[in-house]
Amino acid sequence: GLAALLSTAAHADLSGKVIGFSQIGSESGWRAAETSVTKAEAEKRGVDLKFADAQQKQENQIKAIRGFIAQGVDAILVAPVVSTGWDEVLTEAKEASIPVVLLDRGIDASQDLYLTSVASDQVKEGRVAGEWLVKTVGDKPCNVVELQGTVGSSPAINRKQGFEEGIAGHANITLTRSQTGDFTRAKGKEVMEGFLKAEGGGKSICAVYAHNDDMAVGAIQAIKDAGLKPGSDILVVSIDAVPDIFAAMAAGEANATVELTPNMAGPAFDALDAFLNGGTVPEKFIITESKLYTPADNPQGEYEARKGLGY
Ligand code: GYE
Repeated sequence: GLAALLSTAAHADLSGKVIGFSQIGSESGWRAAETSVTKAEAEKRGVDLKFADAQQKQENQIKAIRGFIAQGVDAILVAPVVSTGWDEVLTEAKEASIPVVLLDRGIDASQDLYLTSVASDQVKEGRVAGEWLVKTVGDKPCNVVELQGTVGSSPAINRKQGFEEGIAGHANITLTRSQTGDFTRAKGKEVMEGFLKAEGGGKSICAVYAHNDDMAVGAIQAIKDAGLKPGSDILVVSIDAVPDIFAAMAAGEANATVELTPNMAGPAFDALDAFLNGGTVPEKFIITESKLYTPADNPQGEYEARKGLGY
């Protein structure tokens, strides 16, 4: 099960350390997996993890971080829901000499306010998705609709930018509609229904690009409900590589995804271990891999291999 995802390196010692984790919420399958993996990594290392679910609200994250500071934790992990508005609370953590590690999303703030950040290259993820589409459609005209992630979040901003870079210079590919689906299945479906209606039932849509797999899964349902075939009538490309997108691929209903590891905590705890126990300052940006998967990559096998990993 989950053990396959956990880091295997020998670790010095975080045992007995108290670490606060301000998590965004549970908007996606990927997020749920990140939460399970973080808890499992903490347990494996003897960390006393204080977990706080912010239900998508930055104000809840700020409250949780202030609570961790008041408790005098040894370190704080935070997955920042949006990229702005962190200066004040992170300055408070810094003044209390509590190291902060950012997980999976970036912020617009001075780099002095955090020890390190563990995340993917989100511009690259978008670019990989866009380049896949360029390669797949060739010279054919292709109108693309986009389901964006949470407004103001770094993955929504960067995945949009990266995709536009990926399709740049290919005049046959046009981004015709773009709206937020807030990284959820339900909103992905709802927004896709609107796109299909606005585009004559969907006949003029060639592809949907979703900033995460959950929104893609919602869009797939909307496409089927409209009487079209996802995966062939409308191509589906997204990001995360959660089990359900591989199930959709195996059924011929999804075409490509870019993998995001849910194990951000492993590298984060390694960095904290080195810092708290040895004074080693880690690199500011620890970047995870972004691998493309298509139906040629054994989707059924990928589905089965990932199912037990905390998703
Ligand atoms: O791709 C999405 C999630 O912050 C990079 O957040 C992460 C994104 C992930 O809800 O599924």
